[in-house]
Amino acid sequence: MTRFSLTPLAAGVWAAIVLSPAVRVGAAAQVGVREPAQVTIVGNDYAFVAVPDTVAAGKTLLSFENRGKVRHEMSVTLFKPGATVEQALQLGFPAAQRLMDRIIGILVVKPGDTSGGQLYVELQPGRRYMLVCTLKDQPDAQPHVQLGMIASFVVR
Ligand SMILES: [Cu+2]
Repeated sequence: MTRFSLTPLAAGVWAAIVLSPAVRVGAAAQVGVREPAQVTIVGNDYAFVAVPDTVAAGKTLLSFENRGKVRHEMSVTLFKPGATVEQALQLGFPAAQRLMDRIIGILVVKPGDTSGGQLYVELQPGRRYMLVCTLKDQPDAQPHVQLGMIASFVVR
């Protein structure tokens, strides 16, 4: 026996390792698993631009592209039913948090770059999601949301 030969048990383990990806692919195809949709939101100084009015429901990966000259964030939250951007602006931040059902996550992107990661969310039909940037260029400056960096979309 050389030191490289496999025992029957080790050979069985190798067979399982080699076979398991194919088995998983077959199972996924049978139940109709699909890739998440990809949605990229673009921001500049100081707005989210060309945000779609509606986005399809379901598993989605959100990215954020910063075309501005300063650092921006895209904070994504699920509004409570009926809540709007106008109401959030009237309340101001952080008081507007009372309008939020759930925080989805946040992407922070340096100028001229696209987020290195994505937010995974299962978008719920009939619900509205808010996008906001609360960063400031200086400690005593207005937060970007006050300069117009807030938007929302509805899921259909
Ligand atoms: Cu910003």
